[in-house]
Amino acid sequence: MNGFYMSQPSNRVFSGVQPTGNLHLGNYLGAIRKFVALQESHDCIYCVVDMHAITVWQDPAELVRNTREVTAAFIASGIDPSKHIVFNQSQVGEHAELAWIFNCVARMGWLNRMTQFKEKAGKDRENASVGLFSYPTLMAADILLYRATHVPVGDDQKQHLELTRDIAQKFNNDFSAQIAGFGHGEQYFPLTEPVIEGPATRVMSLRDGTKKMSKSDPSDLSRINLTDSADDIAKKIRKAKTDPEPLSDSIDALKARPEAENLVGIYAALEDSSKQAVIEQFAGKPFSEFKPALADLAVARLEPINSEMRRLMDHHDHVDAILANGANRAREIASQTMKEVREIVGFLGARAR
Ligand code: AQP
Repeated sequence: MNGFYMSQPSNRVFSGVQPTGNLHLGNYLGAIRKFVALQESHDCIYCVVDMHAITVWQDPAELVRNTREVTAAFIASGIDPSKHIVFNQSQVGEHAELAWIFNCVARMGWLNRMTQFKEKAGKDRENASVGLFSYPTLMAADILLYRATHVPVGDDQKQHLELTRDIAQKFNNDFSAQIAGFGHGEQYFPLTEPVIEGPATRVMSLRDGTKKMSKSDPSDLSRINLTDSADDIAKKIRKAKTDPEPLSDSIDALKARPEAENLVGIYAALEDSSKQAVIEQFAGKPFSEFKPALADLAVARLEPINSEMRRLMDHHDHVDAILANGANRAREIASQTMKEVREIVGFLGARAR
């Protein structure tokens, strides 16, 4: 088997965003903006995860549109598809193939503990798709297919990344004899590190500081969409729920005021500073002063992204070509991993394919 094994990359980033519409400030600050920053130091693979999207019903025509829109948001935010890989998941069939193998590695008990499934399935568990339940094994496959070492995500994905590590560990243990045959130590899949840092790892709803800003919130006032106009952004910030007190002078004092803490976190992330720096600037000031400053900052940061997204959406052949090219490059890595995985697992004919 020697010579067949693909060496483990030391700094490969993978992450994805679902094309489920209403891309919002939480997606931008919690994920996309970090994708952009990591391009300087890592080889990055950014994926529009359309196979994840269909774990809940998606109108097919909308899915196509939303896939282009997420791609446009990536590019408009500063991801460079000529240096890094940008593609949509369904163009690389190996994601589904590895997910099946991981379905056989992961345990029911592990998936039963996933809070995202419990939240999304709610009381109507019997009617949730099987895909929604096994979502985290597909996510593990997305990451480990490229043997990614780092995954930038929002705080809500932490548990899924722990599961990815558990799956990698169990695969490495279950097949240790075969993996050792490659002559490269015991670890085939890396234990991927989450990258969850900064002041906006969990951006909260503008209407309720205890709820995550979310694509599916029925109130459009709860979130700032990346497609919102400057006027809409200003209006939503003006209407954001707050309390009557002026801004606190310490981070500890903010903790009991979720709405205030959220707006301070958003300001800090948009300004690329810290909550502490924002507090020093605005301590004792009323929201009637803070909110217009936040609105100006948000518009200044988001307006250029918004207009470039619109331009790209008018040129969707260009967007589709970026995805096709990215998929070809992703497939080269993915097919190599799957060749090895098939052989490790004991699937006859693995080498011939
Ligand atoms: N509120 C948030 N704050 C910080 N990061 C967030 N992310 C999502 N919401 C926030 C991060 O964005 C990345 C892509 O998310 P996704 O498309 O996989 O899922 P989602 O936005 O959570 O959307 P859903 O699941 O379609 O719908 P909702 O929001 O209605 O539940 C991820 O890195 C995520 O952490």
